[in-house]
Amino acid sequence: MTKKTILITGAGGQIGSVLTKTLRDTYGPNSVIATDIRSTELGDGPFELLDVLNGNRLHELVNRYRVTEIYHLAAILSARGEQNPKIAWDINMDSLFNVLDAAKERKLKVFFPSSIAAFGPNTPKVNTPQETITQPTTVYGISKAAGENWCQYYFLKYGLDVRSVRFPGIIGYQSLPGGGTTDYAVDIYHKAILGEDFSCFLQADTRLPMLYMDDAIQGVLQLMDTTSDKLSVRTSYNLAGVSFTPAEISAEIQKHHPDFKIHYAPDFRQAIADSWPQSIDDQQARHDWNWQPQFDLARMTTDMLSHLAEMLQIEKLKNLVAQI
Ligand code: VAH
Repeated sequence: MTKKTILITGAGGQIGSVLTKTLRDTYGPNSVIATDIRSTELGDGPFELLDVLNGNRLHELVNRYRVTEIYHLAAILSARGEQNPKIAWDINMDSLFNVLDAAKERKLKVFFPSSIAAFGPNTPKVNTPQETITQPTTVYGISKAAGENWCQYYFLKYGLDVRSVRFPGIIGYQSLPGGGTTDYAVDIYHKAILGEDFSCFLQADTRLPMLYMDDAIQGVLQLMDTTSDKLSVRTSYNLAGVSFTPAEISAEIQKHHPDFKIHYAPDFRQAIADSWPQSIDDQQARHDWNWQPQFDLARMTTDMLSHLAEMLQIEKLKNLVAQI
């Protein structure tokens, strides 16, 4: 049986860094080749510099390490993408073609993260169906909707085993997000732990689908481990975790930190959030590969705050020791 060797692009990112650690814990450090455009400390295991726009470099790494699977996490997210639309489109699409073509040549298995950003203002907002209107109004969303369809094309035309999920906003203590519209839901916990007020760039009643990192990572491993014949969706599976508003998450935080305060200063990201669904129907993923998220808002908040408090203590201890 061929040894599983996974190459991860964007391994230094919010999801990529946690996925790298989890896959290494699962399959062994040397089974996961972490790559990113800049050097990143990701613990034991091979790391290689890779600009995902450099197809030749990707082919070289796939050959050198005899890669059997590619997890393509590198992308420009929604808010940052709107600052440079053409650059975001080129990076998100050209990198995907590099991955799909490298995988097609060697019959590799591929994971492609799509997003609820693939939906737009015309999509039914509540309990958004698996099959529905995808007319996104952000470059990031357009690239994800296009990416899903290219994944299905490579599956239908070349038999490429490429699998995908539409991630909601991902929340975790292990890494910081960057350039997203849902990033407020991570930053808010950091501010609470530091005893600082939080200025939210979305309105209090902006309901968005979110997912705890532990559920997201477990879902990816489950999807990739499912036998191909069980998968009825080759664009991208809807995933749902928990939907909430900034008012609701701050009320949950105040159960632990009664003095925590939130202020609202909506910016350009409000229009992005308003174009997205409020809740997602993920029945197809539950049916096909037994998707079952475990974290609701209360459990997520308890877990986030306890881990962040622990990390803060360790940081304080490190600073104390450094002064000795
Ligand atoms: C973003 N975190 O905010 C990403 C995500 C659903 C949102 O795709 O752009």
